[in-house]
Amino acid sequence: MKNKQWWQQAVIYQIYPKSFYDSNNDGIGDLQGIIQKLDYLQNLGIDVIWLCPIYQSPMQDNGYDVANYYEINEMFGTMADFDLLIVESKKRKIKIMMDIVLNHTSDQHQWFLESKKNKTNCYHDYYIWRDQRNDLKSIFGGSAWTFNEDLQQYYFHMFADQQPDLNWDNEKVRLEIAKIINFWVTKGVVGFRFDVIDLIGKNIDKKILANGPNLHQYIKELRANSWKTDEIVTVGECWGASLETGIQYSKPQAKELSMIFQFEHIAFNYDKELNKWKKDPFDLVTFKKIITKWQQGLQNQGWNSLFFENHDLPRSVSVFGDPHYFWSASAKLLAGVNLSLQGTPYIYQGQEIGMTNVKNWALSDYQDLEIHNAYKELVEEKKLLTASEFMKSVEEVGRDNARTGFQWSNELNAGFTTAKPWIKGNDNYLEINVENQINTPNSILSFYQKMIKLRKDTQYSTLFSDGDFEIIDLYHPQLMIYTRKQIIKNYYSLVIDLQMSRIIIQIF
Ligand code: TEU
Ligand code: CA
Repeated sequence: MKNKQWWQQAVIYQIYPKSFYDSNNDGIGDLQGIIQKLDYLQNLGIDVIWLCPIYQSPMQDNGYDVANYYEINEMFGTMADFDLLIVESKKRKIKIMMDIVLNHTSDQHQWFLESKKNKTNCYHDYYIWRDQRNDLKSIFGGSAWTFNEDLQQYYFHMFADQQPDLNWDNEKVRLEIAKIINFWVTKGVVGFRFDVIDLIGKNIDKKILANGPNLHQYIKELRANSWKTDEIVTVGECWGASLETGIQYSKPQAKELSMIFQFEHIAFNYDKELNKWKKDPFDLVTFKKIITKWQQGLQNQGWNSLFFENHDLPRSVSVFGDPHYFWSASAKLLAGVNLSLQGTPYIYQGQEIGMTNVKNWALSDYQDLEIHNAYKELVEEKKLLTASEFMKSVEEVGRDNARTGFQWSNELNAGFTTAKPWIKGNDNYLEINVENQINTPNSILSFYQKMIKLRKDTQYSTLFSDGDFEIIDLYHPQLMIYTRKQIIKNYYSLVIDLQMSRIIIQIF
């Protein structure tokens, strides 16, 4: 199969707007800030920006609690700023992909405010209400049900109680959502990242959450009613994906999504009970098996996404690398892997300069509600972890590791803002920043630039998109060696041999 969609040769860059660049000095990143940094992104060589949610929101979960899907959050700017971002990006051959949260809204969304007025309100059935609750738990801790005194009913929320789940079994909800997507397509957006999309087909009463009975049918229907074509790039966040469902979502004939984010290579050493808050030691052989399974399993079937970081994950150089002794080498190694496999690579802001996890923060320094809820549940209520065990774990896996201000320079607040930033910064910004790495031949940033260029260079681009993946010496406990090969006219045209951070391209 020839992989011919434009996004199969694209590199996507994820921006967390709140922490990228603050243009008006209120301590919060914004759309004008992104516009000011477009030249930097063009220079890096990326094709698409995935924008984390910028819709109107009370920001209980940093925008993953949407109060109005048609309006821009004031803290990020205006719709005019957004339109300008589209225009200015286009000038630099950069496309915009929106992050969209469809499993739930904010409890401040008009639909929910109506929904809780009374049981006969026409929006009541937009959400999931029950007279009795079952024992389902929220991902952010505690019960997944919150009682409403007025209605004497419980509403269901997979995440925080300020994030009520939409009732996808209501056709009106599904049509509203198609309308929202069409609105953004008309604005010139070329893609969507669908937040926790594998939860939308759930059956609450049977306690089926991810991969529910109606999931694929709802995705097909949504596509048919909104973006329709393969020209629009779509990626679904699917923590519960298996290789089989990965194929189901992304095979072109299914007319569902371009690709999904699967998390096996991230979560394989999470604890059964405590999940990410307690991890087994990293095992390279297991990691290699997972990468091989997805690389070979989706070959000629579906399409992979490639990532080691996002706004929910700790910094990859701190997880997989050695940020102390081998900071530069391990960050480059990760870049090499991220950008040489089959699939569409995603780079999370700051990954390209080797930003690391934060250190020695007090609980009160963390802003993420997941961290505070987990502390209450795991330390205070259930006593499954001591306070110091928990703090150590937060340092390793807390989401705020990814959310500190982008390190642009060695100026105040790493050049992210001149005001007090909304979240404490990482104190290693004097060493780790863009200014130190830009136009510096051996820097991590330059390595990313070179890898992106190589990958997109027309001479090699089909090797990267189509070439077979083969792992060598799978059971070697320390080395990860693999090749990408492509046969043209019965001879190997190219082989990439990735061994540690050396990338060798051989032409036969
Ligand atoms: O994440 C889904 C999700 O399950 C994460 O919360 C993840 O499991 C968690 O960080 C691991 O402990 C998406 C968004 O990416 C995330 O930012 C949102 O908070 C969440 O959905 C709710 O919308
Ligand atoms: Ca600002």
